[in-house]
Amino acid sequence: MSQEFYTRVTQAVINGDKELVVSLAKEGLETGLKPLDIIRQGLTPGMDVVGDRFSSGEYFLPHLVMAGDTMKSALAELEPALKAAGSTRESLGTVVIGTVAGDIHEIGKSLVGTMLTANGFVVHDLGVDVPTEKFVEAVVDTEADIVGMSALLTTTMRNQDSIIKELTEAGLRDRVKVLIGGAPVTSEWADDIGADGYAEDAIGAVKLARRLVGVE
Ligand code: HCB
Repeated sequence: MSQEFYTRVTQAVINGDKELVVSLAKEGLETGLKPLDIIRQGLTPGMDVVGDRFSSGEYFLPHLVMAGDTMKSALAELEPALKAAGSTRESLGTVVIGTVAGDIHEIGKSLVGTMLTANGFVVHDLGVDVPTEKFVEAVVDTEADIVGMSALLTTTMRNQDSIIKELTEAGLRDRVKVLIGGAPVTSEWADDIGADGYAEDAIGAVKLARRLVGVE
């Protein structure tokens, strides 16, 4: 399928056209495209354009909302194929994942959760705007091997640091690995706060999670 197809998907996200994006997602799958390629080459670039136009003042909050809803509809269409494409059925470990306190961005976190599930992890998704103590409680309750924290705002990134500090205070840091991500997050930030790793996208998160549980 040509670049023109991905450009149409990108444009549908920018326009907030849910109906079109869902029918394009279906069309892409029917013609044999990989769901991840549709996400990476079609949907995500659309979100980046909307984000950039929002930063420059060209777009406003309703545009962000519409783009988010549009991407969610497309992901719902792609999810069964994403899960079916998972590489293993054995359980590799337990992951607790959520978006940190003060932050309601859910799409990236949910996509990472879906991909981890598809690749053999048992995932407990705590949702968005998750208080620090809830991450800690969930690590205890689920005996998690990995805690994944998403933060999309420069103002909420620091809550990833708070969670690590709370895990350390609760004596849990040695038994749980910390995997962080989100648009403003970097590997330098991961080093600064003592996380075990940073993943730029859902594929990176799966690779890193496998490494953290000693599979690779
Ligand atoms: Co939002 N927003 N937003 N937003 N938003 C961003 C994030 C900005 C960068 C846009 C911009 O200005 N360029 C910006 C943040 C600037 C900053 O802090 N540096 C921003 C802002 C400012 C805001 C508000 C403050 C706007 C306002 O109210 N004035 C507000 C904050 C609300 C809050 O959280 N308290 C806000 C609100 C919204 C919504 C709700 C309207 C909507 C989210 C809808 C939803 O999630 N249901 C939204 C959206 C859609 C965006 C953009 C356009 C897209 C985010 C997205 O879903 N990307 C975003 C711009 C952008 O990121 N390009 C913009 C697609 C997913 C797949 O990518 O990066 O989330 P991802 O996840 C990746 C990756 O990071 C990694 O893997 C994922 C999958 O590949 N990853 C992990 C993520 N989490 C991980 C965890 C791990 O453990 C490992 C890897």
